[in-house]
Amino acid sequence: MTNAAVAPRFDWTREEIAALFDLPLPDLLLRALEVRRANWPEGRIQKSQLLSIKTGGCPEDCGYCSQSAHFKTGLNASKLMDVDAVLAEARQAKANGADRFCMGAAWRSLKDRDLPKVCEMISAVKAEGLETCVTLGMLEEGQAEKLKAAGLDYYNHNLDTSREYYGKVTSTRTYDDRLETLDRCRKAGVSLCCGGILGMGEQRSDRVGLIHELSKIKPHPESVPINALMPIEGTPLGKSEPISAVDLARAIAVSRIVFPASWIRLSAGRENMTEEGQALCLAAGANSFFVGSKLLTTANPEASEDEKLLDTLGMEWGPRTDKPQVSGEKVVA
Ligand code: SAM
Ligand code: DTB
Ligand code: SF4
Repeated sequence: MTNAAVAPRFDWTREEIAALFDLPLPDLLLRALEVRRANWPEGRIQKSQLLSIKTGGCPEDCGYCSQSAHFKTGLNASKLMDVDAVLAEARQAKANGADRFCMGAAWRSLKDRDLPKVCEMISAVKAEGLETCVTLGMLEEGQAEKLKAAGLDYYNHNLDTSREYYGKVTSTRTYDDRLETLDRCRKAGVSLCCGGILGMGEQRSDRVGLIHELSKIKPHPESVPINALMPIEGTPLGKSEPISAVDLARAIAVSRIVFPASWIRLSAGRENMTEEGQALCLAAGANSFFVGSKLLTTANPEASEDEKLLDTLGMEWGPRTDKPQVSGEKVVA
């Protein structure tokens, strides 16, 4: 086994990615482990924490989402939170050991009238020494620059699934709309957090398609969240067959290989997984979790359960303190 860092590639074919998915699980896990050891020698698990700063009443019709106004999910909509209340939550997240604080709003797109308040939130959270992330829907020209100037590190905007399956999940926007916002963030110098959801009735070929689309973004998204669908009653996807831990681990291992320099976050869905299932996903190369007992609107494991999990596995929390050996684009000497 070599310890040389693996450089990201932007010329993956769908066939190559499908071939990784088709490997026997132990062989796939070994390949992912080689990449993890070479590129992330410390092997720590990064903690991100979420807060819904504006909940529900969203005009989009994403078939998985508790916050869409199109479906009766029993969720109470609320208006944009006050900066002080957000800051209090961020301080709590920092006290819990989170490195990154991610603020989510149930918007189709960011309105200019809300920008000043969101920028205030970003600056306040950044001043606490946390990495900042927001997910606010689509961005117009010029907005990403303002978020960046306020101290934004990451913008979360997921492709969710393959281009072919996307229309089965959401009809109120297109795949290219998503890519346009991602491009605007990149041009403004904001790092990308971009991944998808598994367990929405998609085929393995859609998982291949999602990873292939992400692999063409240059440099790769710095964070790739892999969500297992949290089934929400009242939504079109609320009764989907859950993805197995093995299939989730397989997708994570392929992501670790294809995105060697990116954080791979085992995101939504941990609440419904066993310790063993999460262990498999960590063995497959996931190196980040959402922590805290709530995601945006759904449950997540308690801190005590997460402490026990990492303790059992003999793994450690933390941001990386070693110098990254590879950047999104090239191997650094
Ligand atoms: N409205 C913004 C948007 O869609 O980009 C930001 C908030 S949205 C809730 C953020 C992401 O959460 C979605 O892109 C989706 O990938 C994920 N998500 C939402 N509901 C989910 C669910 N029930 N299970 C798993 N992931 C979910
Ligand atoms: C991401 O990929 N997953 C997070 C974050 N980015 C914004 C959101 C998960 C939401 C899960 C369902 C809920 O709590 O409403
Ligand atoms: Fe709205 Fe985002 Fe939920 Fe879609 S995922 S309905 S855009 S909050």
